[in-house]
Amino acid sequence: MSDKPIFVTKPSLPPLKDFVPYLEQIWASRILTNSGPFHQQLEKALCEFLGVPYISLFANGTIALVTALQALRITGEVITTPYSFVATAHSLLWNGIKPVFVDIDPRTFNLDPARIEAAITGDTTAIMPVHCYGQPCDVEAIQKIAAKHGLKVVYDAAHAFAVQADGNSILNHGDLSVLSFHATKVFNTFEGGAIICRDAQTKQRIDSLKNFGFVNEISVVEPGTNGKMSEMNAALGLLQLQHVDHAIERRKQIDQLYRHLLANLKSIRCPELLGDFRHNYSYFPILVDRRHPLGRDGLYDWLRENGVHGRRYFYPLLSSFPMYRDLPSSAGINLPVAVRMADEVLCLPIYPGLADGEVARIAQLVAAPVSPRSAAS
Ligand code: T4K
Repeated sequence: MSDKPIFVTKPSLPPLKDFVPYLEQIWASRILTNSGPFHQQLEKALCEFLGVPYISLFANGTIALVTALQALRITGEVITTPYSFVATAHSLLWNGIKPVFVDIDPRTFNLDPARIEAAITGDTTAIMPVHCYGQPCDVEAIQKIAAKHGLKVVYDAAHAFAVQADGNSILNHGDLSVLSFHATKVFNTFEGGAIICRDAQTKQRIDSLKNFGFVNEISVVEPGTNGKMSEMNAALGLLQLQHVDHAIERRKQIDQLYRHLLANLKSIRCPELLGDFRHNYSYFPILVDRRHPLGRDGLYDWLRENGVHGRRYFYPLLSSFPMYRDLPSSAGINLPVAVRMADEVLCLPIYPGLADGEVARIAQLVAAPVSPRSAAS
């Protein structure tokens, strides 16, 4: 056994020597930030790569989420999922908005559209679904509900870089979609994020909001924030873009290898990637059911003891954190599927640099406490 720990992810980086010319340009120009040339080039390159009309780059996904809600002037209550990273719900609180948690679909880990309408009140202004693990939400059903009730839709698409349905980016659904380019994501700029929008006017408003509310050198029209991406991050993004298709291809191979190696374990389930989508294989969640001799937490500990650091994304549920748990929608009885999934999920390491032999070792460790025979008994 190698004594080098394996983490849930390891950021992809281009060869360092390829980044040096970009740094030399930055050093020569002394343009470090504030919508410089690399920032503009990356916006253009991402629009083309992703197949989206307008994009505004941000310093991280969280500030992009906060700004997206401001750009649409969302207030009151927003329907969202309890099964996500904490930034999803926090972006609502930062805007003085009340999150209303709705249960998820057990097949997709995403907001269950069949449960959304019952949660709509006179104060509801928007729906904020998450394409969890990059698996697309039921965008058609969500759009129908939003149109019927006059609600905005802001997708937290932090996991959904390059995901497509019928050759069309999943990011083109809803009023706005928000990406994260954090170190742990399929496409990273160290830290970074973006808002995808449909028209030039909205982009202009978002650009102003991320730049203190400036519309020109002397006019500030709104209390904006500083959400700008720096030139160094944008330059790295341009370089990363050259490698991301290859990275996704390697992730796909790892995904398939895990599925093959874990297929006979009856108390471990690998949720299917559903639909006719181009997936990005950003995470590899498994569900550990009650028949497992160690249980989910025992398996998590066993892997750690053997140097494999999986993560329980997304446990605990957002609805159980102190700032959310007293909301009426946080009651466990309202969220039975999310509660079950959060108790069973374990994300195994997946990243382009993970070797087949390491995948095999991880699968072997997962299988060790539960041979097919004991699992079936
Ligand atoms: N919405 C959703 C649905 C999200 O998942 C996220 C972020 C956001 C919004 C917000 O986007 P950002 O503001 O972050 O752009 C990580 C990430 O920090 C977070 O970005 C991500 N979701 C979340 C799912 O995972 P942690 O607390 O698990 O990160 P950490 O530091 O424990 O990293 C996990 C493993 O990755 C480490 O064990 C080792 C490896 N790692 C990590 C970093 C940061 C590296 O090898 N190098 C690194 O630089 O939250």
